[in-house]
Amino acid sequence: MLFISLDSQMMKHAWDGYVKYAWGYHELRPISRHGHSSSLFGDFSNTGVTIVDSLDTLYIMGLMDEFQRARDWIEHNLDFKKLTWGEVSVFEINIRFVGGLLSCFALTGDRMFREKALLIAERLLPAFDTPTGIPLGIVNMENGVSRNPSWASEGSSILSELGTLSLEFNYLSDVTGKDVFRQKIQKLTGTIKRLDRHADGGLYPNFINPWTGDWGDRHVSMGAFGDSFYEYLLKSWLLSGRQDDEARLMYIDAVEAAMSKLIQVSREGFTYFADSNSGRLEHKMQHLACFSGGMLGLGGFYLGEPFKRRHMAMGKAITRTCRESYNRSTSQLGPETFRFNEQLEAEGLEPEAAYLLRPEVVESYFIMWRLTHDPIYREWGWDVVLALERHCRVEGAGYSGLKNVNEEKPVKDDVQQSFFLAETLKYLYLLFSDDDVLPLDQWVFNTEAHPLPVSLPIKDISTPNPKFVFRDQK
Ligand code: DMJ
Repeated sequence: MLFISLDSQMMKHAWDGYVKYAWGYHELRPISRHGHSSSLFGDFSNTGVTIVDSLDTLYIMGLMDEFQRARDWIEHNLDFKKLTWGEVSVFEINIRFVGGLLSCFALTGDRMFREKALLIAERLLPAFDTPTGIPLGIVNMENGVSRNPSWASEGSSILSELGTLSLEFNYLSDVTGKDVFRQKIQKLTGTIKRLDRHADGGLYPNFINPWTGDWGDRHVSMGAFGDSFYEYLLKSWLLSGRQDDEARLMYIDAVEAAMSKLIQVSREGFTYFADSNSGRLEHKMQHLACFSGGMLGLGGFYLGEPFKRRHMAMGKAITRTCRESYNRSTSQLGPETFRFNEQLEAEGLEPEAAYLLRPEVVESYFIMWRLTHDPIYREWGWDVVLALERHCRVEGAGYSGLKNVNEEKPVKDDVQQSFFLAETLKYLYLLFSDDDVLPLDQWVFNTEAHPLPVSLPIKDISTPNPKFVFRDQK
């Protein structure tokens, strides 16, 4: 009980700071006490990213006054007459807005959320107008003009971005009857399946030319630019009630290649996913890649043998390594990137030592806890709660990221990322909740931790929790 109440108090503290100083803006600057904006979510800073990203967390934690206020803002402000978006990241708008709104629709049955999700998702569709069906990364929500960022390997699309649309788009088609979203995913999946991966030993490089389907730079990673591509293959299968066999086979194929070519064991016995650059291994792992502990566990659990034992063991080992990256830092919070070499074991030095309030490590604790009930995951999660309170909490105004986790008193970066409320605090809350709060056999978390309901009843589903039944969706 103590755990649960502290987690929701943390959410209230984070939320109250945003409401007081940054309402309607993208995110909160908790030290300077005003709004923070990022070009990922529109040229203008009034699209309320934190409101949309926080909604389902507020609801799940029972913070109903806060939820109602957020819901009303969405109803009255989140439209294209009132807000000017300009250019946005297709990936970010999908995982935070479309995913967040659909999750609220699934949890509450309130059709307003479905209408808003549809309105926004339709504005993303022009990005898919390429011969391959591979979407461009940036779309102008006002006029549909789309492009890729100039820095991405000769105008390539990014694997993690193009591979992180299927959960939201397929579910949106299910609940609206509009098949266009599913069709976009089918064309895109067909293209991905046909790509030749021989040169990379079955690995998926992170950059693809959307006009020709040719690979760009030969960079492979379980972290930035790769990460949620693997996650969505597994979760597409799970969300379909384990009916989508194409997704299951693609997941096994992709993750087995990554495990056989990228998994390394350090001097002191820590297991990690290295990056690969043109065939050369780079012995580092990003905080972003730490979701893979939970992913491997979840995949192993549901795939069964011959994968179960090996994937579960690997999931546990990766989660332990990510915990070590927290344990070895002075602040007990983990760095953006940690390395393995003669001097370093799961440690990150500047300029890679920031902590941005990211969720991936507690995400893996939550999933591994649900799958194993090993109390170590709750102990490790509690250590994170204490470290957040000690170093990231800003009195009167939310939480901040840190510039260097290796300092006794780390300097704050003055940003409360919206994913802290969407993911980090939600996963901590669920880590200390009973198993029947959003059971893993009934809900699939999108990559921004927005839960979507498994679409088909399956034989071995556990008893539904009346608090989180989804209703009236058609
Ligand atoms: C979130 O937006 C999502 O988890 C995404 O998949 C990766 N990056 C951030 C959190 O670190």
